[in-house]
Amino acid sequence: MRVLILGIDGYLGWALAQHLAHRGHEVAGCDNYARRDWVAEVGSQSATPVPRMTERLEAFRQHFGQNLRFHRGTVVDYKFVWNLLRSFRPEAIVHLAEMPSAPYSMIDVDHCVFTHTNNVVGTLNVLYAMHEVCPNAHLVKLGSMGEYGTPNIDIAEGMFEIEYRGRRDRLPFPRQASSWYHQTKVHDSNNISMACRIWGLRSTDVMQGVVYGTRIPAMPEGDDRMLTRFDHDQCFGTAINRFCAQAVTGMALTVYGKGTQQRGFLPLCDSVQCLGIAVEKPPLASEYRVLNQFEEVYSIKDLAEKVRAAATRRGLDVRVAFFENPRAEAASHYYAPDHTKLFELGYVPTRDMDGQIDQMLRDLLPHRGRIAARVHAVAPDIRWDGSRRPSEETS
Ligand code: USQ
Repeated sequence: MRVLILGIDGYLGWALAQHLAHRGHEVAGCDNYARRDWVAEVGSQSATPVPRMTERLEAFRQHFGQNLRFHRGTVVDYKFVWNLLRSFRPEAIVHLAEMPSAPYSMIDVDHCVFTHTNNVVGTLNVLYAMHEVCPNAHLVKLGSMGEYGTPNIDIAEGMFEIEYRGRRDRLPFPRQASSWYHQTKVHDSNNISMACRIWGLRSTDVMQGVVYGTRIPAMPEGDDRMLTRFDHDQCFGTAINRFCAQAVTGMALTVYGKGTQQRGFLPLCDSVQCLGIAVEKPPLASEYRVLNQFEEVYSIKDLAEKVRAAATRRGLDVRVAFFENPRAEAASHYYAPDHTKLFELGYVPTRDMDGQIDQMLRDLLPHRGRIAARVHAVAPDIRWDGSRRPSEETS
Protein backbone atom coordinates (compact mmCIF):
# COMPACT_ATOMS: atom_id res chain seq x y z
CA MET A 1 0.00 0.00 0.00
CA ARG A 2 1.20 3.59 -0.63
CA VAL A 3 1.34 5.22 2.80
CA LEU A 4 2.14 8.87 3.41
CA ILE A 5 3.37 9.83 6.87
CA LEU A 6 2.89 13.49 7.77
CA GLY A 7 5.45 14.30 10.46
CA ILE A 8 7.90 11.52 9.57
CA ASP A 9 10.87 13.09 11.42
CA GLY A 10 9.26 12.78 14.88
CA TYR A 11 9.31 10.20 17.68
CA LEU A 12 6.48 8.09 16.23
CA GLY A 13 6.94 9.02 12.56
CA TRP A 14 10.47 7.71 12.13
CA ALA A 15 9.64 4.45 13.92
CA LEU A 16 6.40 4.01 11.96
CA ALA A 17 8.21 4.47 8.62
CA GLN A 18 10.41 1.49 9.50
CA HIS A 19 7.50 -0.62 10.71
CA LEU A 20 5.51 0.00 7.51
CA ALA A 21 8.50 -0.56 5.19
CA HIS A 22 9.25 -3.80 7.05
CA ARG A 23 5.68 -4.88 6.32
CA GLY A 24 6.17 -4.22 2.61
CA HIS A 25 4.44 -0.87 2.19
CA GLU A 26 5.71 1.94 -0.02
CA VAL A 27 6.39 4.84 2.33
CA ALA A 28 6.63 8.57 1.69
CA GLY A 29 6.78 11.34 4.25
CA CYS A 30 6.97 15.03 4.94
CA ASP A 31 8.23 17.15 7.79
CA ASN A 32 9.31 20.73 8.45
CA TYR A 33 11.68 19.70 11.32
CA ALA A 34 9.52 21.67 13.77
CA ARG A 35 10.00 19.11 16.53
CA ARG A 36 13.77 19.68 16.41
CA ASP A 37 13.14 23.43 16.76
CA TRP A 38 10.57 23.18 19.59
CA VAL A 39 12.83 20.94 21.67
CA ALA A 40 15.73 23.39 21.12
CA GLU A 41 13.41 26.27 22.07
CA VAL A 42 12.74 24.67 25.48
CA GLY A 43 16.50 24.26 25.97
CA SER A 44 16.83 20.56 25.31
CA GLN A 45 17.90 17.93 22.79
CA SER A 46 16.98 14.34 22.05
CA ALA A 47 18.90 11.87 24.23
CA THR A 48 19.53 9.74 21.14
CA PRO A 49 21.37 11.80 18.50
CA VAL A 50 19.10 12.65 15.55
CA PRO A 51 21.01 12.68 12.25
CA ARG A 52 20.21 15.01 9.35
CA MET A 53 17.37 13.79 7.16
CA THR A 54 19.71 13.02 4.25
CA GLU A 55 21.57 10.59 6.52
CA ARG A 56 18.33 9.07 7.78
CA LEU A 57 17.13 8.52 4.23
CA GLU A 58 20.39 6.89 3.18
CA ALA A 59 20.25 4.53 6.18
CA PHE A 60 16.61 3.75 5.38
CA ARG A 61 17.53 2.81 1.80
CA GLN A 62 20.34 0.55 3.00
CA HIS A 63 18.18 -1.32 5.50
CA PHE A 64 14.81 -1.48 3.74
CA GLY A 65 15.87 -1.47 0.08
CA GLN A 66 13.52 1.33 -0.89
CA ASN A 67 13.91 5.04 -1.43
CA LEU A 68 11.71 6.84 1.06
CA ARG A 69 10.27 9.83 -0.80
CA PHE A 70 10.71 12.77 1.54
CA HIS A 71 9.30 16.28 1.10
CA ARG A 72 10.22 19.17 3.35
CA GLY A 73 7.25 21.35 4.20
CA THR A 74 4.42 22.11 6.60
CA VAL A 75 0.82 20.90 6.55
CA VAL A 76 -0.20 24.45 7.48
CA ASP A 77 0.61 25.34 3.83
CA TYR A 78 -2.40 24.15 1.81
CA LYS A 79 -0.63 24.17 -1.57
CA PHE A 80 2.15 22.01 -0.15
CA VAL A 81 -0.35 19.43 1.13
CA TRP A 82 -2.36 19.46 -2.11
CA ASN A 83 0.76 18.92 -4.25
CA LEU A 84 2.01 16.18 -1.95
CA LEU A 85 -1.23 14.22 -2.24
CA ARG A 86 -1.41 14.81 -5.99
CA SER A 87 2.14 13.54 -6.62
CA PHE A 88 2.21 10.51 -4.26
CA ARG A 89 -1.46 9.44 -4.61
CA PRO A 90 -1.52 7.83 -1.13
CA GLU A 91 -3.93 5.05 -0.25
CA ALA A 92 -3.44 5.84 3.44
CA ILE A 93 -2.26 9.01 5.18
CA VAL A 94 -1.00 8.86 8.75
CA HIS A 95 -1.21 12.35 10.22
CA LEU A 96 1.37 12.83 12.99
CA ALA A 97 2.35 16.38 12.02
CA GLU A 98 1.07 18.12 15.14
CA MET A 99 2.58 19.91 18.10
CA PRO A 100 2.27 17.09 20.71
CA SER A 101 3.07 18.67 24.08
CA ALA A 102 0.54 19.71 26.72
CA PRO A 103 3.04 21.83 28.73
CA TYR A 104 4.34 23.62 25.60
CA SER A 105 0.79 24.64 24.70
CA MET A 106 0.31 26.06 28.23
CA ILE A 107 3.37 28.38 28.25
CA ASP A 108 1.47 31.53 27.24
CA VAL A 109 -1.07 32.86 24.76
CA ASP A 110 1.40 32.70 21.87
CA HIS A 111 2.10 29.00 22.42
CA CYS A 112 -1.61 28.26 22.89
CA VAL A 113 -2.54 30.05 19.66
CA PHE A 114 0.40 28.53 17.79
CA THR A 115 -0.65 25.03 18.89
CA HIS A 116 -4.20 25.66 17.70
CA THR A 117 -3.10 27.11 14.37
CA ASN A 118 -0.56 24.38 13.70
CA ASN A 119 -2.78 21.47 14.70
CA VAL A 120 -6.30 22.54 13.75
CA VAL A 121 -5.40 24.33 10.50
CA GLY A 122 -3.03 21.53 9.49
CA THR A 123 -5.75 18.92 9.90
CA LEU A 124 -8.30 21.06 8.03
CA ASN A 125 -5.81 21.37 5.15
CA VAL A 126 -5.35 17.60 5.06
CA LEU A 127 -9.12 17.04 5.04
CA TYR A 128 -9.70 19.56 2.24
CA ALA A 129 -6.82 18.22 0.14
CA MET A 130 -8.10 14.65 0.58
CA HIS A 131 -11.57 15.75 -0.47
CA GLU A 132 -10.18 17.38 -3.62
CA VAL A 133 -7.38 15.00 -4.57
CA CYS A 134 -7.83 11.52 -3.08
CA PRO A 135 -11.29 11.11 -1.53
CA ASN A 136 -10.93 7.32 -1.33
CA ALA A 137 -7.73 7.42 0.72
CA HIS A 138 -7.88 6.59 4.42
CA LEU A 139 -6.85 9.16 7.02
CA VAL A 140 -5.28 7.70 10.16
CA LYS A 141 -5.16 10.62 12.54
CA LEU A 142 -3.34 10.63 15.86
CA GLY A 143 -5.72 11.81 18.56
CA SER A 144 -5.24 11.43 22.30
CA MET A 145 -6.82 9.61 25.24
CA GLY A 146 -6.55 12.99 26.96
CA GLU A 147 -9.45 14.22 24.83
CA TYR A 148 -11.83 12.37 27.13
CA GLY A 149 -10.42 13.70 30.41
CA THR A 150 -11.21 11.71 33.53
CA PRO A 151 -15.03 11.42 33.80
CA ASN A 152 -16.56 9.49 36.69
CA ILE A 153 -18.00 6.85 34.33
CA ASP A 154 -16.49 4.31 31.92
CA ILE A 155 -15.02 5.92 28.78
CA ALA A 156 -16.49 4.56 25.55
CA GLU A 157 -14.44 3.99 22.42
CA GLY A 158 -15.42 7.13 20.54
CA MET A 159 -19.19 6.79 20.39
CA PHE A 160 -21.67 5.60 23.00
CA GLU A 161 -25.33 4.65 23.26
CA ILE A 162 -27.37 7.14 25.22
CA GLU A 163 -31.00 7.33 26.29
CA TYR A 164 -32.36 10.81 27.04
CA ARG A 165 -35.99 11.63 27.81
CA GLY A 166 -37.13 8.31 26.46
CA ARG A 167 -35.24 8.50 23.14
CA ARG A 168 -32.03 6.69 22.18
CA ASP A 169 -29.10 7.62 19.95
CA ARG A 170 -25.44 6.80 19.29
CA LEU A 171 -23.42 9.96 19.94
CA PRO A 172 -19.79 11.03 20.45
CA PHE A 173 -18.61 10.37 23.99
CA PRO A 174 -18.08 13.75 25.74
CA ARG A 175 -14.61 15.27 25.44
CA GLN A 176 -13.19 17.22 28.40
CA ALA A 177 -9.57 18.14 27.70
CA SER A 178 -7.31 19.71 30.34
CA SER A 179 -4.65 21.39 28.21
CA TRP A 180 -4.77 23.60 25.12
CA TYR A 181 -2.88 20.88 23.27
CA HIS A 182 -5.43 18.18 24.12
CA GLN A 183 -8.17 20.65 23.22
CA THR A 184 -6.75 20.94 19.67
CA LYS A 185 -7.18 17.18 19.36
CA VAL A 186 -10.83 17.57 20.37
CA HIS A 187 -11.31 20.18 17.63
CA ASP A 188 -9.60 17.84 15.15
CA SER A 189 -11.91 14.98 16.12
CA ASN A 190 -14.97 17.13 15.52
CA ASN A 191 -13.64 18.34 12.18
CA ILE A 192 -12.67 14.88 10.95
CA SER A 193 -15.99 13.39 11.96
CA MET A 194 -17.81 16.13 10.06
CA ALA A 195 -15.65 15.62 6.94
CA CYS A 196 -16.57 11.92 6.97
CA ARG A 197 -20.25 12.82 7.39
CA ILE A 198 -20.50 15.45 4.65
CA TRP A 199 -17.83 14.36 2.15
CA GLY A 200 -17.78 10.59 2.60
CA LEU A 201 -14.12 10.49 3.64
CA ARG A 202 -12.96 7.51 5.68
CA SER A 203 -10.91 8.02 8.80
CA THR A 204 -9.55 6.32 11.89
CA ASP A 205 -9.07 8.69 14.81
CA VAL A 206 -6.63 7.03 17.19
CA MET A 207 -7.07 8.02 20.84
CA GLN A 208 -3.57 7.18 21.92
CA GLY A 209 -2.34 6.88 25.50
CA VAL A 210 1.13 7.88 26.67
CA VAL A 211 3.85 6.21 24.59
CA TYR A 212 7.21 5.09 25.98
CA GLY A 213 10.23 3.21 24.68
CA THR A 214 13.21 3.37 22.38
CA ARG A 215 12.78 0.45 20.01
CA ILE A 216 10.53 -1.53 17.72
CA PRO A 217 11.30 -4.96 16.22
CA ALA A 218 11.69 -3.56 12.66
CA MET A 219 14.46 -1.19 13.81
CA PRO A 220 17.83 -2.60 12.69
CA GLU A 221 20.16 -3.32 15.62
CA GLY A 222 23.54 -1.65 15.71
CA ASP A 223 22.81 1.34 13.46
CA ASP A 224 22.16 4.45 15.54
CA ARG A 225 20.97 6.31 12.44
CA MET A 226 17.79 4.26 12.62
CA LEU A 227 17.03 5.10 16.26
CA THR A 228 14.12 7.43 16.76
CA ARG A 229 14.42 10.61 18.82
CA PHE A 230 13.98 10.41 22.60
CA ASP A 231 12.98 13.54 24.53
CA HIS A 232 13.24 13.98 28.27
CA ASP A 233 12.56 17.70 28.85
CA GLN A 234 9.47 18.91 30.73
CA CYS A 235 7.54 19.55 27.48
CA PHE A 236 8.34 16.83 24.98
CA GLY A 237 9.38 13.98 27.25
CA THR A 238 6.50 11.73 28.32
CA ALA A 239 6.34 10.33 31.85
CA ILE A 240 8.10 6.94 31.62
CA ASN A 241 10.66 8.21 29.10
CA ARG A 242 11.50 11.08 31.43
CA PHE A 243 11.80 8.74 34.41
CA CYS A 244 14.25 6.52 32.50
CA ALA A 245 16.34 9.49 31.38
CA GLN A 246 16.35 10.80 34.96
CA ALA A 247 17.34 7.35 36.26
CA VAL A 248 20.43 7.02 34.06
CA THR A 249 21.69 10.48 35.09
CA GLY A 250 21.10 9.99 38.82
CA MET A 251 18.34 12.60 39.04
CA ALA A 252 15.35 12.03 41.30
CA LEU A 253 12.27 10.86 39.36
CA THR A 254 9.82 13.77 39.03
CA VAL A 255 6.37 12.50 40.09
CA TYR A 256 3.78 15.31 39.98
CA GLY A 257 1.40 15.62 42.92
CA LYS A 258 0.90 12.37 44.83
CA GLY A 259 1.29 10.40 41.60
CA THR A 260 -2.17 8.87 42.05
CA GLN A 261 -3.40 10.19 38.69
CA GLN A 262 -3.88 7.35 36.20
CA ARG A 263 -3.27 7.15 32.46
CA GLY A 264 -3.20 4.49 29.76
CA PHE A 265 0.32 3.63 28.55
CA LEU A 266 1.72 1.69 25.62
CA PRO A 267 5.21 0.91 24.32
CA LEU A 268 6.47 2.41 21.08
CA CYS A 269 6.44 -1.04 19.43
CA ASP A 270 2.69 -1.37 20.12
CA SER A 271 2.02 2.21 19.06
CA VAL A 272 3.39 1.49 15.58
CA GLN A 273 1.79 -1.96 15.54
CA CYS A 274 -1.63 -0.38 16.15
CA LEU A 275 -1.11 2.37 13.56
CA GLY A 276 -0.06 -0.32 11.08
CA ILE A 277 -3.21 -2.34 11.81
CA ALA A 278 -5.35 0.77 11.31
CA VAL A 279 -3.64 1.37 7.93
CA GLU A 280 -4.04 -2.21 6.75
CA LYS A 281 -7.67 -2.56 7.86
CA PRO A 282 -9.37 0.65 6.73
CA PRO A 283 -12.96 1.59 7.55
CA LEU A 284 -15.65 1.96 4.89
CA ALA A 285 -16.24 5.19 2.99
CA SER A 286 -18.02 7.79 5.20
CA GLU A 287 -16.99 5.91 8.33
CA TYR A 288 -15.42 7.84 11.20
CA ARG A 289 -13.82 5.11 13.30
CA VAL A 290 -12.38 5.76 16.75
CA LEU A 291 -9.84 3.44 18.35
CA ASN A 292 -8.72 3.79 21.96
CA GLN A 293 -5.08 2.78 21.91
CA PHE A 294 -3.24 1.86 25.09
CA GLU A 295 -2.06 -1.32 26.69
CA GLU A 296 -2.69 -0.88 30.41
CA VAL A 297 -3.69 1.76 32.93
CA TYR A 298 -1.19 2.70 35.63
CA SER A 299 -0.80 5.38 38.27
CA ILE A 300 2.24 7.61 37.80
CA LYS A 301 3.57 6.63 41.23
CA ASP A 302 3.51 2.94 40.29
CA LEU A 303 5.37 3.68 37.07
CA ALA A 304 8.06 5.61 38.89
CA GLU A 305 8.45 2.63 41.23
CA LYS A 306 8.78 0.30 38.24
CA VAL A 307 11.53 2.47 36.75
CA ARG A 308 13.28 2.74 40.11
CA ALA A 309 13.22 -1.07 40.52
CA ALA A 310 14.54 -1.63 36.96
CA ALA A 311 17.29 0.94 37.50
CA THR A 312 18.27 -0.68 40.81
CA ARG A 313 18.63 -4.03 38.99
CA ARG A 314 21.11 -2.25 36.66
CA GLY A 315 23.06 -0.99 39.68
CA LEU A 316 21.76 2.58 39.49
CA ASP A 317 20.87 4.43 42.67
CA VAL A 318 17.54 6.14 42.04
CA ARG A 319 15.16 8.12 44.27
CA VAL A 320 11.48 8.87 43.56
CA ALA A 321 10.61 12.49 44.41
CA PHE A 322 7.20 14.14 44.61
CA PHE A 323 6.75 17.65 43.22
CA GLU A 324 3.80 20.01 43.55
CA ASN A 325 1.78 19.37 40.42
CA PRO A 326 2.24 22.17 37.85
CA ARG A 327 -0.84 20.91 35.98
CA ALA A 328 -4.54 21.24 36.70
CA GLU A 329 -5.59 17.59 36.72
CA ALA A 330 -7.59 15.33 39.04
CA ALA A 331 -5.35 13.72 41.66
CA SER A 332 -7.63 10.77 42.45
CA HIS A 333 -10.22 9.68 39.96
CA TYR A 334 -12.09 6.81 38.32
CA TYR A 335 -10.46 5.66 35.07
CA ALA A 336 -11.87 2.81 33.00
CA PRO A 337 -11.63 3.43 29.25
CA ASP A 338 -12.83 0.76 26.82
CA HIS A 339 -10.26 -0.54 24.37
CA THR A 340 -11.51 -3.55 22.49
CA LYS A 341 -11.66 -2.59 18.80
CA LEU A 342 -7.93 -2.96 18.14
CA PHE A 343 -8.00 -6.46 19.62
CA GLU A 344 -10.86 -7.30 17.26
CA LEU A 345 -8.65 -6.08 14.38
CA GLY A 346 -5.77 -8.35 15.42
CA TYR A 347 -3.68 -6.35 17.90
CA VAL A 348 -1.41 -8.52 20.05
CA PRO A 349 -0.03 -6.47 22.94
CA THR A 350 3.62 -6.88 23.88
CA ARG A 351 2.87 -6.93 27.63
CA ASP A 352 6.49 -6.60 28.68
CA MET A 353 6.77 -3.25 30.41
CA ASP A 354 9.68 -4.33 32.59
CA GLY A 355 11.60 -5.56 29.54
CA GLN A 356 10.86 -2.34 27.66
CA ILE A 357 12.01 -0.21 30.60
CA ASP A 358 15.22 -2.21 30.88
CA GLN A 359 15.82 -1.81 27.13
CA MET A 360 15.34 1.95 27.49
CA LEU A 361 17.85 2.13 30.32
CA ARG A 362 20.36 0.18 28.22
CA ASP A 363 19.80 2.44 25.21
CA LEU A 364 20.06 5.61 27.29
CA LEU A 365 23.13 4.79 29.36
CA PRO A 366 25.57 5.51 26.48
CA HIS A 367 23.86 8.90 26.05
CA ARG A 368 23.70 9.95 29.69
CA GLY A 369 26.13 12.80 28.94
CA ARG A 370 23.72 14.28 26.38
CA ILE A 371 20.86 14.10 28.89
CA ALA A 372 22.95 15.56 31.72
CA ALA A 373 23.99 18.43 29.43
CA ARG A 374 20.33 19.52 29.25
CA VAL A 375 19.40 18.80 32.84
CA HIS A 376 18.03 22.35 33.32
CA ALA A 377 15.20 21.52 30.86
CA VAL A 378 13.96 18.59 32.96
CA ALA A 379 12.54 20.26 36.11
CA PRO A 380 8.92 21.37 35.67
CA ASP A 381 8.21 25.13 35.78
CA ILE A 382 5.40 25.53 33.22
CA ARG A 383 2.22 25.84 35.26
CA TRP A 384 -1.34 25.51 34.09
CA ASP A 385 -2.25 28.80 35.86
CA GLY A 386 0.07 30.65 33.45
CA SER A 387 2.80 31.49 35.96
CA ARG A 388 6.31 30.25 35.37
CA ARG A 389 7.97 29.13 38.57
CA PRO A 390 9.75 25.90 39.47
CA SER A 391 7.65 23.23 41.20
CA GLU A 392 8.86 22.57 44.75
CA GLU A 393 9.72 19.07 45.85
CA THR A 394 7.19 18.04 48.51
CA SER A 395 8.90 14.85 49.74
N1 USQ B 1 3.86 13.36 34.91
C1 USQ B 1 4.59 13.28 36.08
N2 USQ B 1 5.92 13.57 36.01
C2 USQ B 1 6.55 13.90 34.85
C3 USQ B 1 5.80 13.97 33.66
C4 USQ B 1 4.45 13.70 33.73
O1 USQ B 1 4.05 12.97 37.14
O2 USQ B 1 7.77 14.15 34.88
C5 USQ B 1 2.43 13.03 34.93
C6 USQ B 1 1.52 14.16 34.46
O3 USQ B 1 1.13 14.98 35.54
C7 USQ B 1 0.36 13.41 33.84
C8 USQ B 1 0.97 12.10 33.37
O4 USQ B 1 2.23 11.98 34.00
O5 USQ B 1 -0.60 13.10 34.82
C9 USQ B 1 1.18 12.01 31.87
O6 USQ B 1 1.97 13.11 31.47
P1 USQ B 1 2.84 13.04 30.12
O7 USQ B 1 3.61 14.30 30.02
O8 USQ B 1 3.57 11.75 30.03
O9 USQ B 1 1.70 12.92 29.03
P2 USQ B 1 0.64 13.98 28.50
O10 USQ B 1 0.96 15.38 28.87
O11 USQ B 1 -0.71 13.48 28.91
O12 USQ B 1 0.83 13.86 26.93
C10 USQ B 1 1.40 12.70 26.32
C11 USQ B 1 1.90 13.09 24.95
C12 USQ B 1 0.72 13.54 24.11
C13 USQ B 1 -0.33 12.42 24.08
C14 USQ B 1 -0.73 12.05 25.49
C15 USQ B 1 -1.63 10.87 25.57
O13 USQ B 1 2.86 14.14 25.05
O14 USQ B 1 1.15 13.84 22.80
O15 USQ B 1 -1.48 12.88 23.40
O16 USQ B 1 0.46 11.68 26.23
S1 USQ B 1 -2.71 10.96 26.96
O17 USQ B 1 -1.95 11.28 28.15
O18 USQ B 1 -3.37 9.70 27.09
O19 USQ B 1 -3.63 12.05 26.68
